[in-house]
Amino acid sequence: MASESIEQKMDDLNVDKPSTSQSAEPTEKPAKQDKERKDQKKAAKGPKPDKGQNKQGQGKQGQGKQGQGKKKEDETDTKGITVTKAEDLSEWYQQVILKAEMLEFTDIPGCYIYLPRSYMIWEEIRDFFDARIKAMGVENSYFPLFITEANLQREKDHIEGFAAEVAWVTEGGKNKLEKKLAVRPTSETAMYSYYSKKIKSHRDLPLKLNQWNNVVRWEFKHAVPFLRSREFLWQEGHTAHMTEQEASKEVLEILDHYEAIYQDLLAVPVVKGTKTVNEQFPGAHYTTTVEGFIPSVGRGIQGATSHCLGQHFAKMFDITVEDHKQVVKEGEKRDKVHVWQNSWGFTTRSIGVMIMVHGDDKGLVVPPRVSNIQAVLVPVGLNNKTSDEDREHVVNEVDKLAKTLKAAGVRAHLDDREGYSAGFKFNEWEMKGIPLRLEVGPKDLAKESVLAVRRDTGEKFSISIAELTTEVPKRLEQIQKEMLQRASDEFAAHRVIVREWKDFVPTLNNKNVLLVQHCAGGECEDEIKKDSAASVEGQEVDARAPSMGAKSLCIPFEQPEDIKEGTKCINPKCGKDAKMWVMFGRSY
Ligand code: 86X
Repeated sequence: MASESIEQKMDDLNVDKPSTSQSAEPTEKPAKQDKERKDQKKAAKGPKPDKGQNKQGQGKQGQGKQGQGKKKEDETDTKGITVTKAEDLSEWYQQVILKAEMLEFTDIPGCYIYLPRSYMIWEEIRDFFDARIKAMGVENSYFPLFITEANLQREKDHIEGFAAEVAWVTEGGKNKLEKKLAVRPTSETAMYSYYSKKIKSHRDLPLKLNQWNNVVRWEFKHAVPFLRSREFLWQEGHTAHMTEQEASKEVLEILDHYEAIYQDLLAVPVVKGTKTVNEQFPGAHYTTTVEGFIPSVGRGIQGATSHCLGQHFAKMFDITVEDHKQVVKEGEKRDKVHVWQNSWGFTTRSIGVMIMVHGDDKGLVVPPRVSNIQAVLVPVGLNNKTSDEDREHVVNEVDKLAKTLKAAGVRAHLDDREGYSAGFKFNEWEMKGIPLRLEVGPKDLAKESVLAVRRDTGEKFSISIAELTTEVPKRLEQIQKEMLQRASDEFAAHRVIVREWKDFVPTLNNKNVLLVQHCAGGECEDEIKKDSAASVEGQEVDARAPSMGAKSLCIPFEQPEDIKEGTKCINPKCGKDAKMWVMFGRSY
């Protein structure tokens, strides 16, 4: 079971070439995979401008369609995203992340550089979540990157399915290690060995530790920047409690924070729910999840998970306390009880989901709350005929506006670079997804206003300079809200209630996830996955559409309606009574 679930996980992450990658064996030679990655990288890098030819050594992009011909930018420099999101999502994605300077490839397949533009988003997420968990009494800590084989094996029931993904260190300097060391794929075993030592009495509970760290899972399926990499950043929280109730309460509180990161920071809608037994972490008592959706491909994507581990690990790692509530006679010992544990994790994958959900044909669209620059000010209306004096005046005035905005708490940036046309700058900031552009020229200054342009909608409106410090924050909040609203509407429109099997695959093929009444059986789930993998007769599956089957994404907390007595499971081969609404879909 464990191995199957990792199989599924591995299968599901292919953004690029769903049909080919689906058939790729996990045993496939790394060399071939490496070559594939290199080819991908080359393909993605093709249109990247030649940095060497650029003043200031920055990759400058932009269509140059509005370029008024300050000729620092040359042909190679003025290429924007060369494919649309609709025509080739994979190519589009790679171009966007490279050209918007979010990420760079390295000489290690599946390992990427998170450049400042993406790392800043991670910092926003970290600060937001860190404050919330600290308020819950969680403390940060750091455990070693390496785990001994013996320790890792203590979890062997659960490790089995993951074993193929563990990276090992076998040498130190010139010497072979006596015992190889695993690079942590997750820290359960490292942390729970300590918990076993540390927790002696109910007074040591609850113990709530979190780590902000990196983990390595050496996958052989082709990697996708942010969404599935061999090394990634995350937080992993591990807590121990006296009672099940206390543990369960925390599981949901954490899930709410995860939902808030997605919805309130990244403007990405998610559905909260419980994983079915098939899809949960094998070591968990139950697993809760936030599930996202990538509209362009109609696939679900797991956003983060919060597990109640029950007493499973406590038994394996001998984490016990005395039952202090037990009444005993003098001299008699109280029973030992196992603690209740949770673990929860949120990863840099979320940044990829944000890019996929909000990006458009011009590039990235970053929600204001996580954008390092929220408003970019661009001096306009200056040309060869403009006197130095006038130019200086405009730039000085715009500089003042930028400072005023910063003082008001807006992350404003003045683009006063010389030698680049305004149009060129517009394109660059659009590519980078800056939420609001403020164009300021001599005419605007005369009218005591600026022209604002929204990145998400393209809407243009003027803002009077007197109202700048109130209007800009208001508009940023509006953008934030509307980005979430649009994405939520789209997700809702693609979360379709299906009551009969005959509609299952056709609805799936229309880029939807489905809400169906299901028996909650694991074998039935497997059957649905198999039977929804092929195309339906008469319904041509788009060449790019994945032929993979649908798996259960979650049992949404919010159930569409009560299940009427006698309702059968959606799977006609099953014949059992339906127990709950389950969200099914193709997924990453
Ligand atoms: C499961 C479970 C859990 C803490 C989380 O989901 C949140 C944060 N951990 C992680 N998991 C593994 O246990 C695992 C183990 C090995 Cl050895 C591996 F190579 C990969 C794994 N992937 C996931």
